Amino acid sequence: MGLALPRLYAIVDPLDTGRAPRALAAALLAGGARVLQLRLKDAPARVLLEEARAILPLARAHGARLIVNDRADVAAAAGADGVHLGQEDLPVAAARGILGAERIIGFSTHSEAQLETAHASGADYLALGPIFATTSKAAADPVIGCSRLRAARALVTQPLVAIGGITPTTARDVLAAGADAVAVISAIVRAPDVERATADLLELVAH
Ligand code: 3NM
Repeated sequence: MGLALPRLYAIVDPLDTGRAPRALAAALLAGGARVLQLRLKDAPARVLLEEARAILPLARAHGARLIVNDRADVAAAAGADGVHLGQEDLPVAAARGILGAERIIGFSTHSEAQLETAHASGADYLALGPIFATTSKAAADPVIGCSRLRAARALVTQPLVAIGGITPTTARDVLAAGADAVAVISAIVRAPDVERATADLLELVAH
């Protein structure tokens, strides 16, 4: 059976806010997020593991999933629900060897060509971005936009997570263009009240 993802895919990345990852995760969960990705780009693997281990029981207490960005080894060591792989991380098959059949593997793509290739990768869900301009990712690829997203949706059968510059103003358009979920960092993490911003965005994207 295919993976069912909630419509909001919340990323635990403090950016430059100084917020602690655990506090951020707690606020996202309190606001209603039910899938979290832990993304600490500059953190050593040891720190990523410590944070994942600290956040996992919080996620479990809310019935939420925790996915670790980039590192299948860290995801496995933490007992997390899965890993999210970028184009330069381990190939999906290698990560599957580490994580087994039951854990979730997501895979980032940044163009129609990458998405088509990813279809047969064995990933449980695929991400496509950046949909809009973003400052949250170093060296982001060219913007895709909603009309290309709509066409790209038909290229794959896995759940498709749209990412990059998505805000409360655009989230519904992105879902209407065929994304199954919206992944968000700054629209929530930079909000003065993270819990409130999460709850508001969830309400906005509810069926
Ligand atoms: N990946 P925000 S864009 C982590 O294009 C990430 O694959 C992207 O953050 C991609 O919601 C991005 O603040 C940043 O724009 C998303």
